[in-house]
Amino acid sequence: MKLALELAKKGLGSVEPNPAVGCIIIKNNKIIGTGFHKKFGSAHAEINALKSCKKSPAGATMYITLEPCCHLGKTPPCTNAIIKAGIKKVVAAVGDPTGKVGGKGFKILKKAGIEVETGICQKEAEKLNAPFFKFAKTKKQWVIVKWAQSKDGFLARTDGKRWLSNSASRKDVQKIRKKTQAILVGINTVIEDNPKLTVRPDNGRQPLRVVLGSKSKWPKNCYLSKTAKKWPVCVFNGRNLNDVLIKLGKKTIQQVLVEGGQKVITSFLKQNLADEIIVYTSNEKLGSKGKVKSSQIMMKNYNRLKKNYSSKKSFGKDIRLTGLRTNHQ
Ligand code: AOF
Ligand code: ZN
Repeated sequence: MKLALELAKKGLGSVEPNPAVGCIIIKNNKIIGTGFHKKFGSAHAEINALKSCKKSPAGATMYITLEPCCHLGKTPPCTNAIIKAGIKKVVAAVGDPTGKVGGKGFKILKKAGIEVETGICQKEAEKLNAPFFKFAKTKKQWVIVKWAQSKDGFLARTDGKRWLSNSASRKDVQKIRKKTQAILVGINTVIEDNPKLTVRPDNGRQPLRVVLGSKSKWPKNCYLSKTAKKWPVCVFNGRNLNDVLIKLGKKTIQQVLVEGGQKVITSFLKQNLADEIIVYTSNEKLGSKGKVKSSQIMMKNYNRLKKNYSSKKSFGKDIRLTGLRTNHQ
């Protein structure tokens, strides 16, 4: 199952809002097939594993990180394929929490005489697809709050240079954008940074761009208006954040990346709406070249993150800390 989880991870960043799933097929104590869900809309892990089998999978045991689906979605039900292949036993890490599967996959397999075992590495499997599980269970999305700051806590600079973090850090942000279905900023970010809020290079699946505040304040010819026809921008004016998230949830937006600036990030933190916090800190002290400091609650969260992070990674001289909000309480 651990191997299946490792395989599943390869799909992160390409499968969302589907879960990342991995599958291993074992016969006579040997791995005869492996597979994972590679891309949203493409074949599921089980199908890829069955296709990869070097020997007939009849009589084999299938290890899978999620309950096999039994519905006709973008792809046919995996349960059919498993039964047809003559799999003898299915070991699943965790049940599929969505209404369309939710235990029915296991039932169908059992009815067909397949032995089913669940709960193996369940915690790891739930952690791997935390946004998928949260959204299926609560209809509330996974909120990632991300910011970049200088060593002395500034969020912007006055010296005319555009960036705080280096290009490797900014490339990493693209990876985070890739797995989200929406990127959210406040109006001040549109005015001051003229952001694109896109995944680059364009892989044909852009997150919805969400701006809080009035469109009348957008600078003329800003990137957002120039590209709004091609990639939509959703504008929320005068709503509370919870309302915004509910509205986005209705569009099946499962993960939202909040990219700032100070006011918006502070509101998300104050209202306890963040699930995950990601902070990039550069090695540079800006001093008098600094503009807009991280707010008190941002600094508080950053200081907690320093002591209790789930991952720490260097990008050149920048450091990225990632942590779950629940870790901090
Ligand atoms: C599986 N194996 O590898 C994945 C599953 O539209 P579809 O056909 O791609 O179905 C997507 C749903 O299937 C998704 O919401 C989740 O419930 C399940 N994902 N199931 O058996 C897989 N990725
Ligand atoms: Zn499936």
